Amino acid sequence: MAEENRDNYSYTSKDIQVLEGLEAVRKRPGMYIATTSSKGLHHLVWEIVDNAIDEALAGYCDRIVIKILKGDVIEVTDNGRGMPVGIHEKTGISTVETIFTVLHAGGKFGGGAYKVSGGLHGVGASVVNALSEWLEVEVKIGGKKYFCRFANGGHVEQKLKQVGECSEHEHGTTVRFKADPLIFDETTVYDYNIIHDRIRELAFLNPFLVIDLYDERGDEVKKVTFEYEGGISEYVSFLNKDKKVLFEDPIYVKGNEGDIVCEVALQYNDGYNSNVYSFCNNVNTGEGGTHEEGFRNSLTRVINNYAKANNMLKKDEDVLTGDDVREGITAIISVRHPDPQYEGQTKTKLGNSEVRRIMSSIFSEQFERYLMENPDVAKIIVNKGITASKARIAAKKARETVRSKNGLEFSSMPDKLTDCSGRDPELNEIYIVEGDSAGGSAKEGRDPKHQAILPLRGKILNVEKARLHQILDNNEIKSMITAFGTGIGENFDISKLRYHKIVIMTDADVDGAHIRILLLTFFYRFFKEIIEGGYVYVAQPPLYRVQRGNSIRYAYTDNQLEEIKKEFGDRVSLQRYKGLGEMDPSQLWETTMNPNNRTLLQVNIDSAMEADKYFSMLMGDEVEPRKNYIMENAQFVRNLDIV
Ligand code: TTJ
Repeated sequence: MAEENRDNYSYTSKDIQVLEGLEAVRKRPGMYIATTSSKGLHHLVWEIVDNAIDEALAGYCDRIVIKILKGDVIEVTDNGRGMPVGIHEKTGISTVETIFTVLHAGGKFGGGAYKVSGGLHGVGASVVNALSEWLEVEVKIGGKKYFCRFANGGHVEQKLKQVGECSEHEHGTTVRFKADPLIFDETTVYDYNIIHDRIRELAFLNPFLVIDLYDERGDEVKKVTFEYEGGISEYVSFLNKDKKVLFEDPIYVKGNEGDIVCEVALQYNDGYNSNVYSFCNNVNTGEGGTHEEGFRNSLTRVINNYAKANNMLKKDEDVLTGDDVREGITAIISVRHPDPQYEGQTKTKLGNSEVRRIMSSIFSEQFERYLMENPDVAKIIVNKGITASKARIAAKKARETVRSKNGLEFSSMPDKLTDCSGRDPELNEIYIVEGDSAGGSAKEGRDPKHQAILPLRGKILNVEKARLHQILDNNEIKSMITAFGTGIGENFDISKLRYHKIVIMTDADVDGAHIRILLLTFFYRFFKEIIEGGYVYVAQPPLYRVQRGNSIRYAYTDNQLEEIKKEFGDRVSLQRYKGLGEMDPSQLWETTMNPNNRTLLQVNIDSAMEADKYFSMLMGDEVEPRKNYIMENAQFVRNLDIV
């Protein structure tokens, strides 16, 4: 290292350069963490945790402790080698400080081959520092304890110094930080469930790791320890825990070609959906990619070959499609890659083309052997596929009937629909209303030119638990398909959508939440484009009516109620709405349907997808977990956009 790099003068100029880098992050945080919403806030946690996981992947750490402290401070500790405390050659300051103050310095210091970087995160510890009100680092290494602290977006407040001693055997890194509310102006409050679920996922994906999670913000400290020696097989069992599985132990496959490691675990349940989740270097590849393609292709090929060889597919032309062999499957795919390339709209699609071939050959070989060694399970899997193919053929027939009916009597709308008179779909709205009585009020209260009403009787069919031809036979569902006008499946045509606002209006109780979830499942599975296009909304009926004298106010949340009570004083008459049916038509119009007063929540694909992820649990055979979940998440639309 050149001598001048160590004198104070040149150090200061380096320091200024460094801060200019972090200043850029603060000026345009969106360039580094995409959003400063709650999602971006949680990215900070993932970034720091990923660094600890990298140390574990490198083989030097087997325990990580994550704490959400009072005041929404995050603390992450690992028992790795400890970040290097020596002076860094290029910057002339300690490596710890360098990692936290030089943009993109992080990658160069890590030892592991499979850095998480490249996808959504991996933006670097310096970005977290730049976006923090303050950040502290403690390192235990070589019998010594070191400490440094940054404040106000990454300025060094305390340079790295030794603060004590520890046993020679103790080693590791702790990072503690408070996100800057000036940057995260929406919220700096962490969502325990989001952190809990992601950390659990990381523990499943990294079976050699023990991860403790604490939430110390409330009066009662929450603590969980995640330790899954079974890895992704245990993950599959966990995902299937409320289902009837078709065989006991998940099938597990692992292999590598050089540095590229492929792992798959799978099991079938008696349901009709396919739940395949894939990861690369612990990053959820939600848009799939070459690892998923390799897996899917060889799953279909191996099952067909096995079925043919064992005379289970009789005629030559009988073939099981990919959808057939994935009916009821739950699978986790996990690959490690030293240089992953991510593509797609959200950069969550694995692009490396060699992975397709590697995954395919590893999976084919081991899965084929498994089927030969386990003929009972093989038979179950093939038969599941054959049943699915029969249902597929029946469904095609059913769909053709719906289609031809649609074609013949295109103008014949469902009996239960009270249509609007306006001719411009862009201005038209359809309210899907829970129950006939609320439907009646909505009909009388509506704007008849632009608002159509379709009441649904009771609970709609759970599309998660029914086959396609049953679904298409269901009256409520047929009414919706006909009213929307777009058709479904390969006939779907968004330009034929008859209403540009589809508004779900249900009671503000558990049943209402359940119906809303059922409807969103249906839309998600059959009308994804309608959700993606932003056409689906959730109405927000009030919870209370507060009256004092002639003044009437409506409260949509308990907080609002408290505020109104403060304003009105004690002598109020209070009505709690148990359902939409308790409102007369004019009240329903004023509070929930009048475009000038109402609040609509727009359903986005993220929330629909999140909902879909929970559907299996919600719609599973077990009633208790479902009830509990709905009770806890009765809102469940809390992340939707208010319009
Ligand atoms: C780098 O190579 C020499 C030995 O230490 C390697 C290293 O970087 N280890 C390391 C970093 N362990 N833990 C971290 C780390 C942990 C947390 C919680 C946060 C950050 C940014 C890094």
